[in-house]
Amino acid sequence: VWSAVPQGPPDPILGVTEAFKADPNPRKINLGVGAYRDENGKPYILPSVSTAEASFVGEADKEYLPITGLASFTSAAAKLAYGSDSAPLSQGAVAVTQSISGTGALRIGGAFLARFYPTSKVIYLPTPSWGNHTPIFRDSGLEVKQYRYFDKSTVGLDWAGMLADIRAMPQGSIVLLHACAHNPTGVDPTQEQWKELSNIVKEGKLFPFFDMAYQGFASGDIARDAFAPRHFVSEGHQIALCQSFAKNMGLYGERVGLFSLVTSDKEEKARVESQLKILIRPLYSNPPVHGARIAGSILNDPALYKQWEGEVKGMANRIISMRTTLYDLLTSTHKTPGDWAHIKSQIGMFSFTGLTQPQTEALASKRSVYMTKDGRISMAGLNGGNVEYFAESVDGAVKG
Ligand code: PLP
Ligand code: TYF
Repeated sequence: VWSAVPQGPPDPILGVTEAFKADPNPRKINLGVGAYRDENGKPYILPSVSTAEASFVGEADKEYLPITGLASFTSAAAKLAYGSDSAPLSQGAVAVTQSISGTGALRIGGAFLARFYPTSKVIYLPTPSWGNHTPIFRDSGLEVKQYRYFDKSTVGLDWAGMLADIRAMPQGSIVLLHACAHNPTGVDPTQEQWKELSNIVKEGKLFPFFDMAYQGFASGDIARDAFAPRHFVSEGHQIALCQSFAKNMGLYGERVGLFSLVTSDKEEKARVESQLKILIRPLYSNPPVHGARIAGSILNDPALYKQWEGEVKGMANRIISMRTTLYDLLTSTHKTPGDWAHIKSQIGMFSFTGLTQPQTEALASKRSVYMTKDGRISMAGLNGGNVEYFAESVDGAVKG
């Protein structure tokens, strides 16, 4: 029956982990997937997560959640993103639903816009963007196009190109914005640039669709990292917002996320939520409960919340210290040709090193150092025990 089914390519990011696992070299390093590792290179279970989980394990039932999820979690998660002083939140004008992490939020959002957004079926993504964005939106029924974002020559933001492309979008188009800690480049607009973007998006009557997968990971400060969506909302934009708790709570496999839409008022919100339910029911009926309970417990308990904020800061700071260490090793110790300032200036979990595809291939085959072939490294995979080996390997690859 399936003789005509062609072999498909593996996921370009998750495929790196497969190659890493198959490598017997004890010094091997996996900088492919964006998953936080502690200073010993081990997955990190946040102590706030363990405490939250212990408070209900064995006691909470396993009943179905409502279609839109656990209300105590969804309302707290929306507050985390929009801010407790958000006008549309206090007016009851934000439609929310729990989602299968950030990916599920993007998919619900894409499908909702494909079904109901009146003006356009085209979504513009930055070049480059997270590799899964294109298939998610295409499979949601939207047409995917690009806007300029990254400037290879400066290893920074192509601000002029970005502005020109957004200004040229047909009125009413959908524009995807990474709220903070852009994946894969680690390059974000400044707050001043976000303000200008808000104006331009308004002038073009564009629909701003935010993907916030790394709240807290950019600056270590939860509120500061939400600046862009909060600013857009305060300027009157009715945004869509996707949240993931994979990174900032380390709940990767629990699949905890939120999708929300700012609407005009309570009545509109009720209509929108009714359609979100109709969309979700035939997809997966209702979301998983365990991770939402963990996240909800943390967000709703002031002491646990404070503890969690400190743990997020700890993860962000360890990544920042690895940026400094790597920069110093490349520039002072090895005098590796090139300007490596971007290692320090880039934000969040990733660094776009500027290494070429042949260099990344040589690093994998000769040194067992694995990264995506666009030269992106997950900074969280570096630690005191492997950063010297990594710097020496990069130096070797660059000097050829
Ligand atoms: N959006 C971006 C930009 C990402 O990097 C990721 C991956 O972590 C996601 C969304 C969604 O991830 P998840 O579905 O694990 O929450
Ligand atoms: O970019 C990353 O590494 C993370 C993790 O299909 C990820 O966003 C990567 C690929 C994928 C799902 C998650």
